[in-house]
Amino acid sequence: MSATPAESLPPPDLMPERLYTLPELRYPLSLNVGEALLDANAGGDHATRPAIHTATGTITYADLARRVNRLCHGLRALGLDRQHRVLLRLPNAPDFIVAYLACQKLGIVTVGTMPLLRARELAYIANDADTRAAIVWGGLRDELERAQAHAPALKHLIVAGEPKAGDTTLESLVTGQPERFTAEGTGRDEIAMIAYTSGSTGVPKGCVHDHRDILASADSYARYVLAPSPDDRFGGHPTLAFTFGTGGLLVFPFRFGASTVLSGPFTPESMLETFARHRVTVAFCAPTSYRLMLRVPDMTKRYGLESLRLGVSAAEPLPAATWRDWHEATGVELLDGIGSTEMFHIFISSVRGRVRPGATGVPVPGYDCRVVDETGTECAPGQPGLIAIKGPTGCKYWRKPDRQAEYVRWNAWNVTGDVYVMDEDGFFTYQCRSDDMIVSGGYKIPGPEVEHVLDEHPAVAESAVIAAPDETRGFVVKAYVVLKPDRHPSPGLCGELQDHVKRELAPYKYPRLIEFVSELPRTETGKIQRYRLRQMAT
Ligand code: 3UK
Repeated sequence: MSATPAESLPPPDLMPERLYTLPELRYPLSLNVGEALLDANAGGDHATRPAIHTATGTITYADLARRVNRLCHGLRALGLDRQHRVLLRLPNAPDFIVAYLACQKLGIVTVGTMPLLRARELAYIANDADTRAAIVWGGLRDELERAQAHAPALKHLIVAGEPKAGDTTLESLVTGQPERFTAEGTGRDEIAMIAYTSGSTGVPKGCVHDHRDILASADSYARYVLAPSPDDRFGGHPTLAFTFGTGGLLVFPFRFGASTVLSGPFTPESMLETFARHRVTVAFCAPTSYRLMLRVPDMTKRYGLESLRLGVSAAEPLPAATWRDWHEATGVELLDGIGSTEMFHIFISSVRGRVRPGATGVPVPGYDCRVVDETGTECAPGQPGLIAIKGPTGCKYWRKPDRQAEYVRWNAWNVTGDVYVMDEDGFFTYQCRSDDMIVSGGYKIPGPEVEHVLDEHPAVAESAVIAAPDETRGFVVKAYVVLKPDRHPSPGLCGELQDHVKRELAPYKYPRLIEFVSELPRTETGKIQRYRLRQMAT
């Protein structure tokens, strides 16, 4: 794997035209996101201000900078260099942020992975991104070690937290290193990170973001919609590996000299406890999580939420009822926002003081959003169509030119696959997905990927997977399964199929509902009619 300069830029035909309409979005040619987020805060008076809060304490910008800089030296000593790809498999702990910022300062491309991913998914990513090293949390190593058997290029594991004898540890890379490190003079269009998203067909796609994209999202969405100040404390549950979390819990707070509150796996009580204890001011959660918190008895009596000034809601639509219930209980406005891994973060959002419950909102300053038909012609207000976006961030798939042409159409319009309606006042309201992607509790689950794994089970002849409506999660995964002639439906077999999916794929992808059927509805040409199954499920 060589780090040729050519490799650091996507081919010119894959670089969509971007809009840099706001003055804030004019960046110098040489730009390093690690330097912009860290070094900018770690000098002068600001250095002693908090950067990260966890259950065990607070880390100042000065402390953070020292650890990041030491790790820069340690990673370089290992031979890792500009444009090499490094996989991150870490929970929402300070070492995720340390690893991310150290890589960015070195010009190394970070490939964040969700902690719930299984060996099969990790091996695909490691091979596709050609990652030569991984920084992994001790407690998350097993699936990655299983993945290594199928990902020969992934040779080096750097273990953070709970190491075993013989490991190369993050601690050993940091120890004894100098506490200063000058960031590489990366180009603003040089690749900074690759974020993987499960495509609707089940083949994960790497979304490239350069140093400029990441800052542009902070300088458009975060600056205008959240209006952050250094006193803000950002908290929430999305993993830092998901760009919703990378933005909300790392890039946005650090861009504005504020702090981030990191917490463990989501439960409604633990999230509320974190909000109260750390006096979180801006929350980042999925609608399902706000609903689960609202169900905690005496929520506002038990947990002091007075510090909260805003709640961002994304990853799935926010129903008007959830908005009203939260507002009534806390007095705090939830700001719905639609974003995607391809766009890095949110491009249509509600606006403080002007929320229309049930609508996503209006285009974020810097973005142009339109509702169009299949030919790219704009639809009249009130008519549903595909949402198409142009802005300072955009889709650049890693080595997938065919998929690129599906997402970026008609001269640089990004098409997410969501159906929207725009009304006369310019408010955008989400309708549905236009493909086989299932959105459940904010998780994206490609129906075909689950079908593929179900079909591998010896009892299964064929299967079709759809989204079935659900009060808590919006939708849940439902599988219609045709068994092999000698196999018979039973609750035991249902559990066995569910366990099989949980073993092979991230557990949230398993079908919560399974219905055994004798055949699947098909068109005359033999295609499964998923819409008929969807009708059956409602
Ligand atoms: C759906 C929404 C309705 C929509 C994301 C904020 O979700 C994020 O990224 P993903 O790549 O999925 C993208 C798809 O998710 N979606 C997201 N938000 C909303 N649908 N209302 C919403 N508010 O189908 C979209 O195409 O997982 C969200 C920031 C960063 C992100 N990566």
